Amino acid sequence: MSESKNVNAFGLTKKDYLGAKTTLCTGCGHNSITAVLTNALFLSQINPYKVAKVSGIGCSSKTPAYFLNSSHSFNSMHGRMAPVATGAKITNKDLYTLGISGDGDTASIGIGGFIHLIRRNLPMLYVIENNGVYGLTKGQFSATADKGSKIKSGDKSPFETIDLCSMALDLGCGFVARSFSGDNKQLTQILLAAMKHKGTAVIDIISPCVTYANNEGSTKSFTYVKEHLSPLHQIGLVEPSEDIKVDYNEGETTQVKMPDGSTLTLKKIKKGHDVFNREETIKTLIETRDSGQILTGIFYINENQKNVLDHLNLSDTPLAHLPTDQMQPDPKHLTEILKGFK
Ligand SMILES: Cc1ncc(C[n+]2csc(CCOP(=O)(O)OP(=O)(O)O)c2C)c(N)n1
Ligand code: SF4
Ligand SMILES: [Mg+2]
Repeated sequence: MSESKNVNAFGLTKKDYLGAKTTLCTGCGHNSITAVLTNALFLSQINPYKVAKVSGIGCSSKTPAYFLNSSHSFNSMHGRMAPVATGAKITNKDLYTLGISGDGDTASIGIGGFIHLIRRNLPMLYVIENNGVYGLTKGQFSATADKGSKIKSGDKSPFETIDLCSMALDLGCGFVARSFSGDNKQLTQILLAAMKHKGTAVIDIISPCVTYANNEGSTKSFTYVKEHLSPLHQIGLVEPSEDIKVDYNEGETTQVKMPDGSTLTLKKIKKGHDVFNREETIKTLIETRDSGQILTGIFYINENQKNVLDHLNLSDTPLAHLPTDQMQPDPKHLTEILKGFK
């Protein structure tokens, strides 16, 4: 942050990161996420004019309208956030790509896109606002509903849950985390760290739907989540120019060097969790899930992976800014290329 805490490197204030007034239900977890995300984008010194917000369809997918008024934004189709984000990033790699999706949007109709986006390691922040229901269409169970969880109508979910963090880990995602919309402090730190990751960063945020799934028996209600939270560590992020002020010398800590030179410090609360060990992390996630606890924190980090842009060997100038004559072969080369197909 520059001279004044209220103004960032672009001379912008927090107000410049706001969006339209929310139209979601009062008390919806998604509104809390919007507030934390807005603050984290400001603190991260991300230029709002260089952000591409992409979403699908759902209450969660409406939220990009409620922050970063000046950014590029595409509210796409249900389950299509991932392919649209892929196209946007490849076309203009200079834009910071921020995807907002729901559990319905990602874990059902959009599951194929989710899988392939992670497999390609598209540099972006993928936020899932997870309430276990299709909020926008009046609260049917989604595929992330826990088996046995109840919705307001009294129905119990009979099926196994899809754990998007376990799935992301299995696919080799290099930044996987979970938080809770009501944990402002932890969510801020996770978002700040995720915004520095150079590949796909997936954050599954449990976000209660107060209208359709905040009842007794729902495992995504505010009360249940608060009572069953099991944080892995305390998180601190130190910018490259700052002295390390975070008091993390005592006890077991892990330090992670982020690509921009900042240091992420994770002070362990749960003994033995190794943020670099994918297999053990998957095992821990399954064990915690089976015990009915909700593990939160940064589960896994790998900063040594190539991302899709490295593989594509793109020009320094983003494709969107190249003139037409540089985007297509000249007639002589085109003839040679075509000869090769004969
Ligand atoms: C192709 C298509 N199928 C179904 C729908 C209906 N639909 C709209 S939103 C939605 C689910 C939204 O759930 P989720 O992504 O979890 O978002 P939430 O509202 O819970 O935040 C569905 C099924 C649609 N709009 N388009
Ligand atoms: S229906 Fe549920 S998810 Fe949608 S805005 Fe209301 S509380 Fe939020
Ligand atoms: Mg949902």
